[in-house]
Amino acid sequence: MYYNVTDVTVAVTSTVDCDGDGVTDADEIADGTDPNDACSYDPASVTVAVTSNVDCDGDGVTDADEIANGTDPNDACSYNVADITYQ
Ligand SMILES: [Ca+2]
Ligand SMILES: [Ca+2]
Ligand SMILES: [Ca+2]
Repeated sequence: MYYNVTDVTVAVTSTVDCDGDGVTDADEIADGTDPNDACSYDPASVTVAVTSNVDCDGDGVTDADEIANGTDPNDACSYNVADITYQ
């Protein structure tokens, strides 16, 4: 059997989340977001615990808290005032 190695593709099946944004690397690649950037992800694809402490939109609420509360981590106008941890 002969085949061209340049045609071989593999699916990313690991469930690691290298940047801690709560989206597995496999899902980030499928979504076209950056698996090494905790601010690049689709909130709808969050399936594991958010372990990063980033506040990507700068509204003072960490992305982890925004995901937990259902506010938009990419919209600085969407947050719960009571959850502000940064000044
Ligand atoms: Ca990411
Ligand atoms: Ca935020
Ligand atoms: Ca927000």
